[in-house]
Amino acid sequence: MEKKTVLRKPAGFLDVYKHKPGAEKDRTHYCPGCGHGILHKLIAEAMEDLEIIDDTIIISPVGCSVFAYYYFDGGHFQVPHGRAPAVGTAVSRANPDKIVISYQGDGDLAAIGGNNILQAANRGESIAVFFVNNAIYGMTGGQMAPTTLEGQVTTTTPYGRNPATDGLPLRMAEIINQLEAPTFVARVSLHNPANIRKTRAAVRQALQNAKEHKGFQFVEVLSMCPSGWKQTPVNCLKWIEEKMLPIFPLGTLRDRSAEATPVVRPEPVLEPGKVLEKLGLTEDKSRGFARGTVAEEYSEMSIRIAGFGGQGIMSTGQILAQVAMEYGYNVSWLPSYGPEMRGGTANCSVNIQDDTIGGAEAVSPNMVIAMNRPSMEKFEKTMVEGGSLIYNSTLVEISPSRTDIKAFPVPITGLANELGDIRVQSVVGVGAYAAVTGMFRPEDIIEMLPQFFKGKNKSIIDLNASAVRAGYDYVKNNF
Ligand SMILES: Cc1ncc(C[n+]2csc(CCOP(=O)(O)OP(=O)(O)O)c2C)c(N)n1
Repeated sequence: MEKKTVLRKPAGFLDVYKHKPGAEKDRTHYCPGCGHGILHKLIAEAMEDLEIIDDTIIISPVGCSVFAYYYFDGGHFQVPHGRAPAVGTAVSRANPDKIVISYQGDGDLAAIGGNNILQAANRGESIAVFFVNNAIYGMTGGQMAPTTLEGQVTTTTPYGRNPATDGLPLRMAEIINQLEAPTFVARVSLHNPANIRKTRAAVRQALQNAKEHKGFQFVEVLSMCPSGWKQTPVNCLKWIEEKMLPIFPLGTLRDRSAEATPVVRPEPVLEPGKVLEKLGLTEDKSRGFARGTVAEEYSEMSIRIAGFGGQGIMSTGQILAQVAMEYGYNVSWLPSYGPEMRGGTANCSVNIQDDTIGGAEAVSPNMVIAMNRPSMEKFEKTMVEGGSLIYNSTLVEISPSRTDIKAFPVPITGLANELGDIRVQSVVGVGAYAAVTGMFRPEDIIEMLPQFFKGKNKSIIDLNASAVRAGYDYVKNNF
């Protein structure tokens, strides 16, 4: 029978580039003579021949290949600059039966994403990485990339890359090959048919391994960039041969395809009961303080404690959370350290409830303990209707503006001062909280003081015991 050559697009490409805007939906956006199109075709062919089109998820980067999702059939993610290995990690771990391709340029992979690729390679993530090394930032108009050659003129190295100021080209394949985990590491080139055939073989090996879930595959592809290099496409082929190959030698640096076994990761433990079991927390280790009856409004607490640095804001929250834990509640404590750390406001969130705690931040608290005026003004606004506001009336000389909340002015700093040590104001606040909510008995808090103030002598513990009582009694006697 007569042999017929059928010229057609590989099935790894979409029939029509329907996602591409504009009239020219039948061709790619790449410049004439660019290597991306050739590599795309080799990948699309391999996807077809290995019968993995429906199981392949392609992560496209930021760079000229940002639009890879216009062309390839299969699943897609387009991700922030340099983050393809991180997203690829998540995608492949969540879908261990899929084939994940990370397609990246040299700015993307070796500059902004340099650490991402190293960590993913070192973990042996199940990703096939195709790294297009065209020695330049193509998309943004030809700036220096980490792989730019010594002496190479770019828009940011107009006198040529100078090792004295810019370092020497990064050899990514060699760097990746230093790591233990990767399965397959190769450097290939697109500058002539013989090398395109070798690239084709490397692409297939990487994707075959990916199909068998054999970990991390890295194929560095030397590629032409006529626009960035400001050379004709034909000269670009020569430039790779003469200039790039001596710096970036071709070949397979590592091939453990035959002996590699499919990556097996431990099943993630996500179910709450199992998490506790794994952490050895199924046994109730709380002191089991007996709970009294607590009014409905205080049965599920979302608390914001705020003031300025030095008022013991974080300690108030920690003590509340710990005491609540000893009563057998679920608790969370979330400090907020922002620029507030130095002299400004500081705050933390505490949740106390019987149910599982969804989010640790007290976004709409039903209790605010405000130690100074800016904190009261800021956080009373966030409170739910009917919530309780304990504020430090020693320092807050105004009344709250909300009338749909319950206000408890307590001279917290003043009470601490009367005890002779302003530092105990955090514990005065804890006492006040216990009295307002009826959640904790003061003697239970006092029993726990040695635990909070480990290594402190008896006089300090006693002082803090008086502080608990002072806050508690003040609320009991005045409201
Ligand atoms: C966070 C961030 N920083 C910078 C940019 C600008 N930017 C877009 S593409 C690119 C470099 C692309 O070069 P490369 O990865 O080599 O791919 P090529 O375009 O050559 O294929 C840069 C710096 C960006 N989009 N996002």
